[in-house]
Amino acid sequence: MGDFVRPGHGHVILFQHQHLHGEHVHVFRDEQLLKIPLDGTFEINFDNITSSIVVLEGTWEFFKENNFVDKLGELGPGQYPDVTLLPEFGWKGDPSLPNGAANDAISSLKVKPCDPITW
Ligand SMILES: [Ca+2]
Repeated sequence: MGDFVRPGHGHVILFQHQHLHGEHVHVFRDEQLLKIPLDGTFEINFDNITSSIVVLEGTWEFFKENNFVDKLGELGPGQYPDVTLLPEFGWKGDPSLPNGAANDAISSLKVKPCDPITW
């Protein structure tokens, strides 16, 4: 038998404001655009909204554009109260150069595959 690549699974919560405040959405699978239809007349619009993140399960890739274009960075499980201060998103620690590009920027995200199991 060869490697069996398990599909990724995870759980991330995106928050409207810093410090895990404001409106939020739970995401369990790849979302190519954070406008999520719920029925014929209503949708969740979380495109270009996210300011803080909690990753509960999995390692996730975050992108500035829809369809997984222009990657910001990757985050594993943890609490991230301010996306503008994340080294993973390119912030270099110089307060005069805040990574403002990461704020209200996330438009798509995907969960990375689990480590392969070799039988
Ligand atoms: Ca965007």
